Amino acid sequence: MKIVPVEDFDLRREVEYGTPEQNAAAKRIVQDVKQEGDAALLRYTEELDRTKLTASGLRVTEEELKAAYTKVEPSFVEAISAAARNIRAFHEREKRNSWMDLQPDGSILGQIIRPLKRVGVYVPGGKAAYPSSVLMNVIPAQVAGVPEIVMVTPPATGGKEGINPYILVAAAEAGVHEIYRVGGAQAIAALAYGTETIAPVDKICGPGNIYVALAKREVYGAVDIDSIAGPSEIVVLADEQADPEFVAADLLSQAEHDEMASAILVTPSRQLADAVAAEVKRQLESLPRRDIAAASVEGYGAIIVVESLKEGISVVNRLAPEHLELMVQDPMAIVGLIENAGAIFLGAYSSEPVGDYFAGPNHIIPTNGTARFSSPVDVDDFIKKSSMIYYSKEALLKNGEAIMELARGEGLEAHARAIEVRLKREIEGRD
Ligand code: HSO
Ligand code: ZN
Repeated sequence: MKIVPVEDFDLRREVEYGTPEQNAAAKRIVQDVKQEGDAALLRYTEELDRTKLTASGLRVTEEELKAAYTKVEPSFVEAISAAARNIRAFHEREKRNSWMDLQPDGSILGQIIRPLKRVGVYVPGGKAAYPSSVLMNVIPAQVAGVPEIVMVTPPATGGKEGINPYILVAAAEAGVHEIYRVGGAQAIAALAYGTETIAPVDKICGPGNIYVALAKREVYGAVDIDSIAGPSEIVVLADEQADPEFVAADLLSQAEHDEMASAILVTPSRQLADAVAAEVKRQLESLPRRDIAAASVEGYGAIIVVESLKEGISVVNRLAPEHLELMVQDPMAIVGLIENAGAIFLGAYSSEPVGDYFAGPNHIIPTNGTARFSSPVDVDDFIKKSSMIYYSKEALLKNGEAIMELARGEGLEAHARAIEVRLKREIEGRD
């Protein structure tokens, strides 16, 4: 792992918008599914996912869900249901209530909170097919009260067996039973516009490949989408007493996600920096995904040696990492100084995978420096609000002149008169 000077380092990268060919392909697929429905959906599934289906075979049956349980270890089922309980309990704390304020003049102002009606969760195949991410998308939507949650996933992620059974078990444990075996841009279009078999949704979330990302951008506006995630990142801020074996293990846990993932150590201790560099090298050797992890460490990893912990904190705030581990003597003493970080892990035993899988907070967290202005996925992502305004006659009489003033100031006479007719009627004594 290279030791780099502070000023040379930034986590932010150019966001990938795909090649013109990829853009054109995603657009065409979306248009075709929008116009032709199931016919195009089935055609693209055969062409791109090499799976020949009929419309009636799109939906995963209850028998298949049951069969998936026989293909995974009982200990996996136990672990994922324990994780689901923790995630649900954490997200319950995020719920907000509708509210109303009754004013002395009898007017009432408020916000009505409602869940979205129907949400679509995309679950990718390939190296990022994570059952844990199924929970992280589905549970906040359920806690928000979304009555219909539907999942789509490519048809042959589990090889000849069909869909990856771990994904199906995660869905069933979370309580999702409407699942379709479609992926790619065609699945996004089906969710956005609906087909004969798949009813359209209000919001699409979940990660996917470049075609999925481009298709999501294409349908945005017709439906809501989640933010499009960049490669995962971790920054470990550690002092001289941190254990180099722990630090290296945590850096590698992020690096193994993706060749583009970024694992960074920030420390005032040159000794720790050297020890972690040696440990990373040693631990890499025995990792099953060492090719991915090594490419990530080579390409995007760094060790930054700073003058002091204080300087380390300001580097962290500038980087605004997705995950931050504070492996320092007294993490509670500095946590309040961290202004920009998606998730903060405190102390030697709060390794990132604790949060990735189990503790309860969401693991879908802003990347690429966007923790400066955005937050992890939560219940708020699955609600909408309606403002509520009730003005009593007294309230209008009291404030009508000011409203007319503002309307006339904008040259909008009809606005002013909508108020004036009411005030006049009052003055003329008619009711
Ligand atoms: N660290 C990933 C989440 C994840 N880790 C899923 C394991 N599975 C991005 O936050
Ligand atoms: Zn992870």
